[in-house]
Amino acid sequence: MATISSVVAREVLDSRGDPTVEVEIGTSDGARGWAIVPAGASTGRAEALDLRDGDSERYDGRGVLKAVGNVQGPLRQAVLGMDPTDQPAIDQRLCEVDGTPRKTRLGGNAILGVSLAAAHAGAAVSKVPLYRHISRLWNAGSPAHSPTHSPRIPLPMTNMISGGLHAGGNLDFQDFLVMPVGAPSYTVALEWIVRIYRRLGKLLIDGNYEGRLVGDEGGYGPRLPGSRAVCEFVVRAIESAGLRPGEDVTIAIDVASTHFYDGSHYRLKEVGGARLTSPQMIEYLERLVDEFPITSIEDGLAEEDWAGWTELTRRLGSRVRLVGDDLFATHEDRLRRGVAQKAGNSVLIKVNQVGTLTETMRTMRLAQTSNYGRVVSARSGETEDATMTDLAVGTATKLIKIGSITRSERLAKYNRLLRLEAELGPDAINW
Ligand code: 2PG
Ligand code: MG
Repeated sequence: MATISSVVAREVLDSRGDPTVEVEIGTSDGARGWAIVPAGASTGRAEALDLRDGDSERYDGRGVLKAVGNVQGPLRQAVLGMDPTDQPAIDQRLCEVDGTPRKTRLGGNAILGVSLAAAHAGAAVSKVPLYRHISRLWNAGSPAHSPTHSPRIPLPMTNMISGGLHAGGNLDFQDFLVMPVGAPSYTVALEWIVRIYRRLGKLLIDGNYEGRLVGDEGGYGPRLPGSRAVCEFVVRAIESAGLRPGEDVTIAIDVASTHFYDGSHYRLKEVGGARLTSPQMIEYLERLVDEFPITSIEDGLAEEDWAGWTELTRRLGSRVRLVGDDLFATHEDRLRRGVAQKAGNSVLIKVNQVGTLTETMRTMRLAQTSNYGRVVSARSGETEDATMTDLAVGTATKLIKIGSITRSERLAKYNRLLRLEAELGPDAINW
């Protein structure tokens, strides 16, 4: 059996020029695994700690040398000699060494770097692509008698217009995305997405909006008056691409509402700074859904507005995918509470919200057995690391959210999906 023989970490930069953790793991038989940790801007309170150095000079305190030190010290010691293919045992050991619920002692970013690099090393030792290794882990963790899942290609939901914390607060809502639900293949879906993006850019320029300025994920960041105007532009872009809104392509929104919730009300600049109660916010979203071909709403309500979420789900859950991002923070216990309270019907999956691959897959498993949808998601701070693509494919997840299509940290994932579709064949699409 090959064992983990080396663990090396370093500080590298992400797509915002912020430091992040890279980890490389070597094994006794000469195999290697390598991963870089992503980072969010609109983070939920329940997320694992993204450990930063905090001194003011170096990278304005955003350095990750403490996290790197934790990898090279206690975390390295913990996993040396372990079997790189035994991901559950590795992740359990990592959690034990930290010993805190939110990974505040050693840092979620330090722990995740080791967890993901170990997964890559496990795949290399087994001489299979990462998605196959993850697929084995996924099927090995299935409840008895449940059917095994083959790797599948997810449908991308792609950012067209950015707002909120990703684009300097130009709009209240954070992401306006398209879902090419009628595309016959991923390759065609990607071409549709690019076509819509280009048409949208032209429409924005023609309307004297800033069609060349983009937010953190490469979506346009125009100063439009509000979500209704954005949806109108997106519908027009779909049409001018020769596609049918609602049939070929639908709209998804990430409201990211935690960031304009003040503990009791939702403050919306687009309605003159009005403070909406939770029922009023639900009505506001319902009207948007009535008017536009919106099929998915993420974080329509804030992370602690559990009662509101139950009501939102009662009102809209049969018509729209209601995705919990900040609400669940990829934590199994928070999703369990959501299932019990009928809050939402889908969960966003971000590995760094919880901090290990095994815990991520446990949350995905709970979603599967509770009939909740799953969306594997990138963060707004990303890198050339494309591990999330293999996670989505290996667990046969139907949806993937990567950001827009003009920046290389996103294209590392979009392009990997092109290669995986070629490898898995046309029947592998999962929509
Ligand atoms: C989100 C993500 C990605 P961030 O809110 O879903 O769009 O943003 O990584 O900043 O949390
Ligand atoms: Mg979100």
